[in-house]
Amino acid sequence: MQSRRNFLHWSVLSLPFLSISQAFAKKSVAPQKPIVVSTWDSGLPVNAVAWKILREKNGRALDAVEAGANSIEDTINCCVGLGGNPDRDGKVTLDACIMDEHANCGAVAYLQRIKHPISVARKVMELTPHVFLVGEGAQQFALANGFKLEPDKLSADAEKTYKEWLKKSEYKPVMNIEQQQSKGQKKEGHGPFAPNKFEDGSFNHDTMGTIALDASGNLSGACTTSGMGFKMKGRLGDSPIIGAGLFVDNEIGAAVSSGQGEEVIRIAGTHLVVEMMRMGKTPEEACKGAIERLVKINPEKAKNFQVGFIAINKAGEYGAYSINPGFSYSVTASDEGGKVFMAKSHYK
Ligand code: SD4
Repeated sequence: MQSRRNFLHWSVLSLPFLSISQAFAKKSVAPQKPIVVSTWDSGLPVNAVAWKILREKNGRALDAVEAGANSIEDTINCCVGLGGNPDRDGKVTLDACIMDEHANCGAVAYLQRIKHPISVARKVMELTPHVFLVGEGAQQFALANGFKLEPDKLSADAEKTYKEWLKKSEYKPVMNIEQQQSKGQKKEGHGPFAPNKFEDGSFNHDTMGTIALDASGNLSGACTTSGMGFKMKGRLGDSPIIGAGLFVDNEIGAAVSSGQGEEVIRIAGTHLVVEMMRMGKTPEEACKGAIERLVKINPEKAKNFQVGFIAINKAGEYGAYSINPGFSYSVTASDEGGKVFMAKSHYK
């Protein structure tokens, strides 16, 4: 299990010592294999876990993305795993999905008290004739397959934030949670929805999407989240929905999203990105195409929410695009470690 300290070591501790322009690397899209790409700068330690499997073990992309997702599900943070923010009723409900090179896919949603939703999603994919299990049924399935029922308890951080939230009980998603934190340690960055920093000084982060191409040329992806903080009971976002939060087509490429899930669902976002790559666009052009489709629906509204897509194609080229500035992503394609890039955005 990865400790919070290690996690930080890989992610944002180094950022305060760099200027913003130094902190975000210059992008090269030359094809690389294996390669793993994750949402946000908090994807860097996730990629490092995935890289061990891709490179050192010459492993399968599916195993790599699952292990990466597990590593972040083990940490305490606002937006992934059992330490995440609860819904309005104070319950943490987890959403996740996974997809492999054979178009096999599995998903869970509204899953409570189970530590590794991504692994339950994989078991749904591998052991059942179904794709999606939700709520109590997903929990029962997890327990029947050896997952442990964890205590019905918020993490100390989530409890504090929830109490704070209850004072106003306002639901207003915050744009670019992740980037506001890493950018500059601005105390106000997280608004009322989650602490910017934890008591030990570490930073919070966001939904984790990871896509990988392994040495054999196969693609897989995973997406795991506790969803929007203080959501309505029963609300699902895009993250567990195949074709919205995640899509993989082993002939073409893979894409994953982060941000306001309702908006991504509206355009079947990651499916659209992959289809645009099929039509010949590069990963960045495809992400841009999907973002433009979203903006076109209501350009004024789009100024006030964030959606970011990341994509890789079969050749190992990668790219990203977001609606508003501030969406970062992490790319690892060598033993020297990963790099964090800032996605181009529709609005500047
Ligand atoms: C959701 N897409 O539940 C998720 C939230 C997210 O960065 O990605 N936040 O809508």
